[in-house]
Amino acid sequence: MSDLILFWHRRDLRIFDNTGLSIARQQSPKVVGVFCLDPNILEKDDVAPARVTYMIGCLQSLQQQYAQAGSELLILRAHPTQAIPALAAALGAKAVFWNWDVEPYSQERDRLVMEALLEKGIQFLEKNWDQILHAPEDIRTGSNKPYTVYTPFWKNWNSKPKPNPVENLENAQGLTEAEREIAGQAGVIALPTAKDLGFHWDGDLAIAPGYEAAKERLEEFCSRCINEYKEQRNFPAVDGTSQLSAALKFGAIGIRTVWQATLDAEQNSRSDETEVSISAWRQELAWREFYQHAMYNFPELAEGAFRETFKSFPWETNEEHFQAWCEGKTGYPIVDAAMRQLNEFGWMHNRCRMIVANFLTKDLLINFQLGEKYFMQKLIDGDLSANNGGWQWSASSGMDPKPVRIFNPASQSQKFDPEGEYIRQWVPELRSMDAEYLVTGNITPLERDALGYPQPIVDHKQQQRYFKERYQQQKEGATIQD
Ligand code: FAD
Ligand code: FO1
Repeated sequence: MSDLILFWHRRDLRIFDNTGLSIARQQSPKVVGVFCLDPNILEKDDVAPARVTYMIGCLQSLQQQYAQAGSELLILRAHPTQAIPALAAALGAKAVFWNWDVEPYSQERDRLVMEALLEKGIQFLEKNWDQILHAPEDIRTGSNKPYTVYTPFWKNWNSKPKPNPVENLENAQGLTEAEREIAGQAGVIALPTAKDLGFHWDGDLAIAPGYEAAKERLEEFCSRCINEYKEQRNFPAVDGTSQLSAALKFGAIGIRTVWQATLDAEQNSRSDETEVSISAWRQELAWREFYQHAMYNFPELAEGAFRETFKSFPWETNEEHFQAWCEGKTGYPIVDAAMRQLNEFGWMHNRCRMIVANFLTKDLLINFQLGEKYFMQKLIDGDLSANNGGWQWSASSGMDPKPVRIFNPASQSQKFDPEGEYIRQWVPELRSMDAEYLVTGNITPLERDALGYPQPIVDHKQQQRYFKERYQQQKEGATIQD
């Protein structure tokens, strides 16, 4: 057995501020990275071309990072439960380390890999967290239960001291020529492109991949936007949020580094207002962790509604309505603008994610799971925990205590896109319209026809009534109260 430690990357695609990798480097200078292109993930029908393209870009950047640190990143394209232990055994590695994840699939995959490594007498790291600031075990209620409500979670989470960034990988050693040949025999390949894997994303990515780009975006956000975040974050026409979600999903940047940036911003802040804004951004980071902890503690969330009332909700099955929603052709300008942003850009502003999710579930009465899947098929930052959390919140089927939340698309546009700038950007056929008509959606049938813009597919007021009636009936019929 050699001194080699293989470090298995999954959603921590960087050598900087990576907890598991830093522990590996403390134990041996010979640390080599490995990423396994996993058919169980890539062959599912909810993977977005934009996301895989982003991931491959991060892997290219990771290869360069390893080269600069004196080592290398190996690529496999196989089932990791078989290929990771086999590669480690072929190379005589003393250990395989990786960072833990919250998703149900990762739990099962990692358990099988651990079993295989145990059998081969190869060491591994027990449950090491990297992608979250606090382990789920550390944020519990007074009666030692997982939180199901965000506000008390936030208070507890925010009161805990946060870990500092850990040491970067430096002065490492890679494989010898002979070992590289063995790696080749064990299935190591050159990094394919997203297209090679069957994912086509033409045009520029909404968000540049890799550590350098994420670090730049973080710095830019902290110097330009964080102080006004509380005011600006709700306006989809404004570039007022960090757009770090894809980097955080794939770990292109470490969460401790991100937190550190908020401390630096706080030190430079000169008013109570900016401090409130920094805290507002931290609350979003806490939402991210809230949903990850929730997924870890309640994996059944991934399968469907959390609340009893919604487990057998009589959703509509209207394929035409669903298609119109997907394509941004509902006749509701703000909804259509948002869905077109998603389709063309691979990213959507948070305010708009809430608007379109509310529209699908409360106006079209379509099961949130269809929208959840469609988002995963399109989003560059698609993440099981955050996406499921957002959808269950919008559908009112999740852990959120407010039973029914209904958005009026017109009031949402009036409040958050008052000049119709966002709508004009994404719905070109409406560009010539005055803001007043754009935001209220008060466009006559004749005008709609003339502009080639669809008639509204449903009536908001009527649908809102239907939804409430169904909800009431369902609630009365539910055997277990929410
Ligand atoms: P910022 O406002 O700059 O926030 C900073 C970071 O905090 C984000 O990068 C993200 O990591 C995290 N964050 C912010 N808001 C939330 C939130 N509500 N829930 C969880 N984390 C949050 N986010 C995803 O990362 N992936 C998803 O698949 C996803 N799907 C969503 C689906 C719906 C229906 C809804 C309502 C929200 C969803 N979100 C998802 C949350 C949120 O919309 C995005 O994280 C945010 O828009 C990303 O933009 P940003 O990086 O500029 O965020
Ligand atoms: N992780 C991998 O280890 N291999 C992959 O091929 C892979 C593809 C992938 C595609 C889309 C996406 O959103 C995530 C992807 N990931 C991949 C990361 C994945 O989130 C983690 O592996 C989780 O631990 C799976 O539960």
